[in-house]
Amino acid sequence: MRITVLAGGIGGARFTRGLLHHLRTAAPGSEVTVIGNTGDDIRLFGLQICPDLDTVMYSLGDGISVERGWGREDETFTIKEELAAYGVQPGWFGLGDRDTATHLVRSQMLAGGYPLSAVTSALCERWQPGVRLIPMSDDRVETHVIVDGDEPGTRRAIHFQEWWIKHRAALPAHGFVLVGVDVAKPAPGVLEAISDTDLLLLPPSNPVVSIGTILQVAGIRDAVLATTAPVVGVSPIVGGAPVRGMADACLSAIGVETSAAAVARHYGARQPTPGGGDAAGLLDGWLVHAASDAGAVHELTPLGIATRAVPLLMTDLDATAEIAAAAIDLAESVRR
Ligand code: FO1
Repeated sequence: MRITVLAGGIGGARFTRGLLHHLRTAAPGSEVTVIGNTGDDIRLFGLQICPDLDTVMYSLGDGISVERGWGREDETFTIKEELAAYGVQPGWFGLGDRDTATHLVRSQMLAGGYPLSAVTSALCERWQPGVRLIPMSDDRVETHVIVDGDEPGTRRAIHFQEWWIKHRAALPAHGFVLVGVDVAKPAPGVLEAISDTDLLLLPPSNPVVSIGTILQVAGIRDAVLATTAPVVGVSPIVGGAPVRGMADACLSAIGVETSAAAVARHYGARQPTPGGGDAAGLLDGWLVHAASDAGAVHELTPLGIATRAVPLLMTDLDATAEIAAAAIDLAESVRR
């Protein structure tokens, strides 16, 4: 079975680990492609840093710091401390020493003219993630956040990482600007991975700044709308809140309620029922958390989104594998 996943960082990576665990017994020989968000990328200290690509690569390659969810296990921060001793800004970014080697290899290869997709597959030679990891684009796309300016009534843009790390997404966001997305093209293999697949999964990544960003790269949303594969998503919102991270701050910035049903409506029904809404959306199926969001089943099914309520907390590998199994089962029930 060929499966393609549009993934951001921690949630997408953790889900994909469970998916691979499930496939090892349920469908050995399956091929999984992960299209990774690069809107979180940041250039710091002369290094090109790709948080979401690295989180997927480290998570699937067993190099991730489990307690942080990002960066390397057994990490030290000597370089960060030394930079701080020089008074180098910014000081808020958690640059790990082991992680820095990844950024050095990436930055060196980019400087040598390799596209990000080639760099990513080169890095994956070491980590063997068990998936084909492709950045959404080889072109630079950076998410910036519109927040209040210093003067009343003014606004300014700050890099997503500053908003996320330094401000913990606590600064009210008036919107997001994807710098470079207007000229960015899908990386080689991205559109094919969406059209030539048996199943397209939207894991519980941030629907705005991760999956939403991927969908804004030219041609990707259209490819999702056109694919013959069923498209099934997993709600990142459980009981009215994100399980992890700050997707609620992102959803409110774009005027979407923080609920499992609202995110599904935001993605839209691929085959809306006559009364179920306007423009075709992305979803054939949607999983919501049984203990808290079963009501969404009755709300979404009439809209044309086949919805099932199952336990969605990725507490361990087996629990996550169960979620992946439920997504695959739901996809089979909606396959056209
Ligand atoms: N997240 C934090 O909350 N604090 C950090 O200092 C931090 C550093 C960091 C370094 C490398 C990396 O790949 C990820 C890092 N993250 C950090 C996570 C990152 O901000 C987010 O995971 C994504 O950008 C959003 O999914």
